[in-house]
Amino acid sequence: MSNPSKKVINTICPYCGVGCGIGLQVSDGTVTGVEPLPQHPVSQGMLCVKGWSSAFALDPYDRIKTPLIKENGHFRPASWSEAYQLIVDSFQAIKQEHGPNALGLIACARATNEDCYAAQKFARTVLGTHNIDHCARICHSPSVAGLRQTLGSGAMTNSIDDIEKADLLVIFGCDPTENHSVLGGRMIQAQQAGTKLLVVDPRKTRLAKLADLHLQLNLGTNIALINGLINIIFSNGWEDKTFIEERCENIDALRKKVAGYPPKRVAEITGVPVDQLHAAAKMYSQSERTFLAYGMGITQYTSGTNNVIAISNLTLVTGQIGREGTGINPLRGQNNVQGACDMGALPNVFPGYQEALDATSQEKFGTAWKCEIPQQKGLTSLGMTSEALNGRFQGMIIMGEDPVVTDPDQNHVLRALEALDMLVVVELVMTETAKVADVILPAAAFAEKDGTFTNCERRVQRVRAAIPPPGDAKTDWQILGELAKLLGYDGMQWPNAEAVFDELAQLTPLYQGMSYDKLELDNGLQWPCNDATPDGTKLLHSGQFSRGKGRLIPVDHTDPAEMPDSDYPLYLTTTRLHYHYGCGSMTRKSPLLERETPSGVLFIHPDDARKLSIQAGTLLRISSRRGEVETRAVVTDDLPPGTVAMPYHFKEAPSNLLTNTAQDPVTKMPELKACAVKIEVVTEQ
Ligand SMILES: Nc1nc2c(c(=O)[nH]1)N[C@H]1C(S)=C(S)[C@@H](COP(=O)(O)OP(=O)(O)OC[C@H]3O[C@@H](n4cnc5c(=O)[nH]c(N)nc54)[C@H](O)[C@@H]3O)O[C@H]1N2
Ligand SMILES: Nc1nc2c(c(=O)[nH]1)N[C@H]1C(S)=C(S)[C@@H](COP(=O)(O)OP(=O)(O)OC[C@H]3O[C@@H](n4cnc5c(=O)[nH]c(N)nc54)[C@H](O)[C@@H]3O)O[C@H]1N2
Ligand code: SF4
Ligand SMILES: [Mo]
Repeated sequence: MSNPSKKVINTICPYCGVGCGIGLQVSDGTVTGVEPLPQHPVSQGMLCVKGWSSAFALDPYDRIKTPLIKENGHFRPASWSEAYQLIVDSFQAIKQEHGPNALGLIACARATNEDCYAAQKFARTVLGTHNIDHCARICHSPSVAGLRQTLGSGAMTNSIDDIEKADLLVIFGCDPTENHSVLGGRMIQAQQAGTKLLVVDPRKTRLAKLADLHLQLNLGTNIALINGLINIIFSNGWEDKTFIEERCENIDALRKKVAGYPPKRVAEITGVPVDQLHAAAKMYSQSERTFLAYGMGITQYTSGTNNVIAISNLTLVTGQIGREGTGINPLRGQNNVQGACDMGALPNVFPGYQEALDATSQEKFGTAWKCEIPQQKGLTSLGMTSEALNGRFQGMIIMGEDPVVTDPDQNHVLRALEALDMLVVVELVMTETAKVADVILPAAAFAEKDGTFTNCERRVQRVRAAIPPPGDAKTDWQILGELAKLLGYDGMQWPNAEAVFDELAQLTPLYQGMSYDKLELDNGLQWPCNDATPDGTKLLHSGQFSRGKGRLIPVDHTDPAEMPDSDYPLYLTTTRLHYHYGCGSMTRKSPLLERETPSGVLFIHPDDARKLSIQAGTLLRISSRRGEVETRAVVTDDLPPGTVAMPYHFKEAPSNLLTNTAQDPVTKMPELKACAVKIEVVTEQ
């Protein structure tokens, strides 16, 4: 007999920015399994192993189920009203003594648009500050800043379906089979059907091994490489002259700059042989349609914004943008990081990238929200931590991020969080960051709430409550709304998620034509969706760029802030593993995913391993100028000699004890992809 309480609720995978459709199988109020959705436009019935395992992330055994207050170093359960009162008293005292800029909020790119909209509204109206940020800071903030200058918009220009429409796929500093796996799968299928594949990566990733051409450049040499490619393109007349004439500005300055990057010099900086540079320049410029995807190998450098600008220069001079199948595609990482940026959970912009310090935007939001808009520039996430250490920042809400594991220089982060008078963490489970909080508030997870996520192709999709939250847990926007009321602001009392969405859509021109009813049809809508484009937009910049003409901006190669030397002779880069996600708080609950990877590893080339007498499984101590970590070796020639790599998912062996906080001057992106380390073998008893 069929169980009447059994049902399948269609929603969106809570992990990466691909935004695959999942069906949650629900029985008696618990999620018992996951199924793929064959009709879903992105995932087309496929899921990666993380998507298949997403039910484990909901397992109530270690969920935080009540508010917790720290007393004498230990957490004790508390009622919502007691926890709220403590926060209210503390925040009011901080505001009175130090002003609103001593307070701030970190939003969550894993939570919904409704949650992120509420977070930035809370910061700007209730706290009275633009101190609002989230993990895009250490992810794609250089894409948002760089592409905004060159094109006018920092999002993927194409749709995922364009992978199959391209003649050439260029995978530049990203590892899609591991990190955007369903996209990676579609890329492999496209290659099997005849599409050419060019990979630019210091490591031999799975796609690099399959590629027609792999440029294995030295860490941190993207700009030299790209300037070299443009130099070769100009020398051979392979640029798209009509496109440059009609749609670009500033070509002369770029020509002058790349003249300083002749192939021989570029080969010396990048380690890529001249003939490969030549082949890549020809392949890229002469293909009919090139889908270029890039990721953290571009952004996570002190040159992050300039790296993005360089990529943009390359696409513009070859006219590889603005048509189906060709464009520039930053593969946004988190399930809703595109949305968190769209919602203005950033210090410098309101929802829809409307400037936070612009008088017209301030007037618009001040009127809509019935409040005074703060005038002072906001702090970034890393800005808040350094101001905490300087004694100028005292109170903070971290809504679903684990900076102790995921921000650079763990010791520095811990010192900063411990210096705060009041740290509130809104979380699903007890993370390393939650452990140092004064108050923890229990949050509902993706399957326990209604809302929307925006995936990497700008597709806004409905997320649906399948089960109730465990214990007293509540949705982030509800928690912030209740706190707002207690802090004297009435503008955040929404009856349901749909009401939050209706408000945000009205104030965000990119979302203005969307409603829950419209999102039901055809699996969501891609922004911009407004009166001019009521069915959404598959392709950006087709007739003209969002800013009008595409701007070419000459940029120069700069070395990473820290290079190997005699004290720290190896380069460390940090990467991701297919089976684990971010700080691991959700994937590590799955026995299947845990089985696949030991907790923490260091990848090292056989030549380096031999010199140091390291074998597979040898226990190592890795040290940088900031800290040291012990973990075990994996010997592999997927890396070049002289470079080692560690994933950052494991709190037992946190690679972020080692990483450098040196930052991109424009976006404050830290240099997570390169620092100097030394390695010693640990003698085991
Ligand atoms: N399984 C899994 N999937 C994830 C995540 C996860 O934690 N686990 N996280 C999600 C998130 S938040 C994000 S942002 C995305 C990130 O996805 P990706 O952008 O793919 O991220 P990474 O693996 O960190 O780095 C990508 C590549 O950059 C290369 N690289 C390093 N330095 C350079 C360089 O100087 N030049 C070039 N060209 N390449 C370089 C590295 O070798 C690596 O292969 O993944 C998302 N998906
Ligand atoms: N060394 C090194 N460090 C890195 C990177 C790297 O490549 N190398 N990559 C960086 C990048 S690209 C990113 S994006 C960051 C990611 O850094 P984080 O954002 O800190 O990582 P996540 O694991 O995604 O953490 C999200 C937390 O949110 C919680 N959560 C999930 N859903 C919800 C919700 O709905 N509400 C609330 N309140 N909480 C929720 C989860 O339990 C989890 O603990 O890491 C960065 N750190
Ligand atoms: S590719 Fe990303 S969205 Fe799709 S199932 Fe895997 S983790 Fe989830
Ligand atoms: Mo990310």
